[in-house]
Amino acid sequence: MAYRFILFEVDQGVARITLNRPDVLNSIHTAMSAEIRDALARAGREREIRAVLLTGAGRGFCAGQDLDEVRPGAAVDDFAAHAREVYTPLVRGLRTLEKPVVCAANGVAAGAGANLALACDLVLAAEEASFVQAFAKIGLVPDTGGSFFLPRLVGLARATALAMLGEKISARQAVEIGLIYRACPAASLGEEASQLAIHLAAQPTLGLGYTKRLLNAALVNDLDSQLELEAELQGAAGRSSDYAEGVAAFLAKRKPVFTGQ
Ligand code: T3D
Repeated sequence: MAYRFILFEVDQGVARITLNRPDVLNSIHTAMSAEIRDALARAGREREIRAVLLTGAGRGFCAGQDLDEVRPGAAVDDFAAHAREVYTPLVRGLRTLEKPVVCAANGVAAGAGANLALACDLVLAAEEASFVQAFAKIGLVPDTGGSFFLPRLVGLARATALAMLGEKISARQAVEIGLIYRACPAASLGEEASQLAIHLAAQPTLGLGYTKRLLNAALVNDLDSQLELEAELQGAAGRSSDYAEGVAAFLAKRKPVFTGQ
């Protein structure tokens, strides 16, 4: 698929996906969502890609749904169908991709844009960035997995306040309440996020993928089921080439060279 609304490049094992509609703060419409989905599927398929970096062009990360596309009287009038087509596959794509996904939130992340960030594995944000559950302000409900991830990340009390008040919080506040991983100066965000993604791309990809599967399951599993899944995936990880390389390198007191297999 040729991309018009995102940029896609692969370098040093990292697929960089840049939301690229800066004039409207990278708000998402149906065609852009299809492109992001395609890019995530490609990242899953291609063996040379071992990590993903998601960011936005211009001063915003993503302002959520393009409100022009869903304004009253516009072609999109069934929000349930629209959510299933546009947002559900993005969250599934991010969470089922068994490779690490770093989000570099370069600016405001609103509505579905905020929750798109939260569906990534490690969220870095520029200190100038902010997060806002904008849905309440326009009579909608948190989607794009927000109602699932928010209470699990920050607890029910804070999730309720964020979702019902729709207040913008800074990147620093987001770190303090456990919503995201780190905040850093805007000038160094690109470099820090790239270095993190490049580092992850050189790690044991299968093991990290299984780790992601475990963490996904831990959000819903009971302890016994989780212990069983840990055992099963440890079995699989123990058969990987990267495990053999990791142990050999440790014993030989040298740096491991992981292939992701
Ligand atoms: O069908 C379904 O499934 C519905 C699903 C909905 C999921 C959702 O995401 S609902 C939530 C949608 N998003 C919002 O409600 C956020 C709307 N935007 C804002 O509140 C503000 O723009 C921000 C807080 C994000 C940033 O404010 P600020 O002051 O930094 O920027 P701005 O001036 O408001 O925006 C800059 C431009 O982007 C402006 O265009 P202009 O005036 O320069 O021509 C603005 O209209 C445009 N823009 C911002 N957000 C959107 C947008 N255009 C379309 N859709 C947007 N979401």
